[in-house]
Amino acid sequence: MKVTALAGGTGSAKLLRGLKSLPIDLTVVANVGDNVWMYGAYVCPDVDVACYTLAGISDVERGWGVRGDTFYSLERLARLGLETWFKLGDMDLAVCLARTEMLRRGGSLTSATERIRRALGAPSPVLPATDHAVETRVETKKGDLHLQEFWVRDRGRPAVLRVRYRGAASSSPTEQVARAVSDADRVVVCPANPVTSVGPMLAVRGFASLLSSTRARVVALSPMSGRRPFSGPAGKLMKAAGRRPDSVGVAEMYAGFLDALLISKGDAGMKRDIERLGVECAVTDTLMSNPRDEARLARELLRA
Ligand code: FO1
Repeated sequence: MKVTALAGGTGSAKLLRGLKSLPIDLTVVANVGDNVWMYGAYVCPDVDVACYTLAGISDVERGWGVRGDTFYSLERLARLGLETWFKLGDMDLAVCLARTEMLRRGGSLTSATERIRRALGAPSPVLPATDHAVETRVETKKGDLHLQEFWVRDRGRPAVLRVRYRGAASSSPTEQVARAVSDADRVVVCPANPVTSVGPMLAVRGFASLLSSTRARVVALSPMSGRRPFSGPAGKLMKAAGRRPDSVGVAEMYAGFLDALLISKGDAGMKRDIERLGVECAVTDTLMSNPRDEARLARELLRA
């Protein structure tokens, strides 16, 4: 079975680990909206968490970075007077510097990612959603912020007015992404923030129509339980986007392409509202507390 997973954010790592454990032909398409220049290196958090998870070296609980990484470079940078609120580990920094060098030599983000994931030993392809620069900007009462400034530096505190995907209108999915979505038997949308992790992919011109026209069944695991996300600022950002901050809001955002949504048992009362949107809905235990839960949910998504 050819499975293409759309991944982004800290919520995706656990489901990717579950998908990786199954005998399937897996391809990951990763969000690029939160990519950021930091300490002279181009950091691609969602591409990297996918590569690290598939390579078995990610800090799955934390949802980013490499397990057991050290922070000597960051300590040095702090002593040299730089702001070091973005905790990039040494191993992580090396990956980002390698990518920066590959890009500087004229490579695309897709080709750099392919080289890096192979070098790390990740067994499945990881495809950036686009090779164009798309940046998630959060307009707040404090000003127009990069997602990392909003979420990591300012701890998601500023009041949000609007979220924009800078560069999305003039971007396009790569050929590899178009093929991965069109040729899949199943597309799985990971339990990621619909506004900042999946939203930037859907904003890439032509990406949403790839999803609505693929012959694959498109299924998602809701990142929400009640009005709370499993991790991150999804609720606050969904409200800012004018959506209900719950699984119905998620279904509304994905209704144009989604065949089925898995929601948590506590949200069973939302099933009817979700089905009214033309999206099939299954209720299950959506908590991923251990690798067994991750594999079970991955299997349920392939059957949904
Ligand atoms: N998230 C944090 O909350 N604090 C950090 O210091 C931090 C560092 C970091 C370094 C590399 C990386 O790839 C991701 C990192 N993240 C950190 C996660 C990141 O900010 C977001 O959670 C993702 O961009 C959302 O997809």
